[in-house]
Amino acid sequence: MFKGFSRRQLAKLAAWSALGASTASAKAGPTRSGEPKASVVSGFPKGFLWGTATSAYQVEGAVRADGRGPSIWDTFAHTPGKIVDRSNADRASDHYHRYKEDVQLMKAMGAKAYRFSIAWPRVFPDGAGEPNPKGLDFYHRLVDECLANGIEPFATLYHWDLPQVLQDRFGGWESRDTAKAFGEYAGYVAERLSDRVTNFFTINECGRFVEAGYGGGPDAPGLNLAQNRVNQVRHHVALAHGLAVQAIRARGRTGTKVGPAENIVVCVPAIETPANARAAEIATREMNAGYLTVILEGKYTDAFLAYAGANAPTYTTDDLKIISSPVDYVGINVYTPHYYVTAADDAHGFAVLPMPASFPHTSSPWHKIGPEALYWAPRHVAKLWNPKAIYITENGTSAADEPVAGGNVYDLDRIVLLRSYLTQLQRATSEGVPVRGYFLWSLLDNFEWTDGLDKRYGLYRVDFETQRRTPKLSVSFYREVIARNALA
Ligand code: BGP
Repeated sequence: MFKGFSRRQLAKLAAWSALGASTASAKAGPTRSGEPKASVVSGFPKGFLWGTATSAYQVEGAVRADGRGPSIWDTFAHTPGKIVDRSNADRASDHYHRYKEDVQLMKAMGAKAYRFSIAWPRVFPDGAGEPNPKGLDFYHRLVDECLANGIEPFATLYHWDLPQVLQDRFGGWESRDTAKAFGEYAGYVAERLSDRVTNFFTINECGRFVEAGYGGGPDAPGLNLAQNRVNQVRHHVALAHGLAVQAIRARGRTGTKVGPAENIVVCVPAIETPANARAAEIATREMNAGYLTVILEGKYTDAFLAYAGANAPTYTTDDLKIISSPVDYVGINVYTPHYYVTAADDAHGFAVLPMPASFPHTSSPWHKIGPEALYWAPRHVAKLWNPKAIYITENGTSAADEPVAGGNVYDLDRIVLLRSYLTQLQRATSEGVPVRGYFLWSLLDNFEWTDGLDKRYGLYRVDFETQRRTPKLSVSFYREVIARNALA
């Protein structure tokens, strides 16, 4: 991986590091959840929304169909040396043509919701200006198909496929013009889809694509900017989120809901004492200062600004107002614990423990296995910011997924991982943490960014030659969880 860092490690290096933090004074919102306590039940709250997730570039294929313009990921995936297995997403899982079959796969599992993303370059091939109605038509068809089958659509507006033209014209997220164009695009989509789509997510994982795309990491557009410029990029992405929230409020139907979908930096108390739990909460606020914290509090923390120093982004108080436009919920992608934390008697209030080399991980080396991340991440969000609702917008794992004779895939490693993570999520909901739904990543094997087609995350195995979908054993597991609304 680039410079010896995996993209996940780069993503968590955010704008500042734990060790550089100065005094952190956390603003604690009203407590929604109680102190940790043993729970004997295995059920989830009534009406809990079980779903699966995908993203446009990773599953759709059909990159030249119906007037779609190129995105930075098309350019990047076709640049030699960027994708591990030399694949690209020109076909991916062919969801663009097979969406009806894929909706049936969800229905067969009993899934109640589908989180997909809309490809900006399908809707505005030129990034802004003239829309391409044929591009949006695909999402009309997809949404109608979901609704006809009792599946609630949740649309993400940006899952990294920036129109290439905006990168060429403005330097992409380096420019406020891209943030403005995103607001326009969000308003246009809300105007046309919010009669049937009630729930939108603005931007998927700012914490990854900013660092990994602009800060020397291995993702598109593949830039290695100085830290002040990376911080400015992140500020523009936060601004784009806020502009999109405002545009959706202004142009969507009354009752349309919106929030971010962020890979929150997850800080876990190494040992569950009240002091360590509090330290992990303080750490969470500071480690997410450049995005979630500024969105939910309307200010950059003192520690963030002190650490950034001359590299701090330039912004106005008006920007902060836009960025912190009220949201209806907070979406968090939770795969892994980023930091194990203990209380410290110093200015920071927390200390980060070094990760042992032997810490277990999945078939994706960045993905350390720490099920309690799915308890602490939503719990910290609830305690720090008291949102109306929280969604787990992604959780899941890659696995080898080799079919045995007869073609079955017994992905026991995925089942064991999901069960242990869901046990921790159940612990959170049973304590009153307001998690309303869970989207398993992913419905299908797909194009996993720089890993290409090599890493399989799907509940359904995809044969990328024939596009045949085969349920893995985890489909039966997830079906059981959904049917019981409880651990299985
Ligand atoms: C999240 C992304 C998804 C998906 C998933 C798997 O960060 O939002 O798009 O890619 O992680 O991770 P990876 O492909 O890095 O193994």
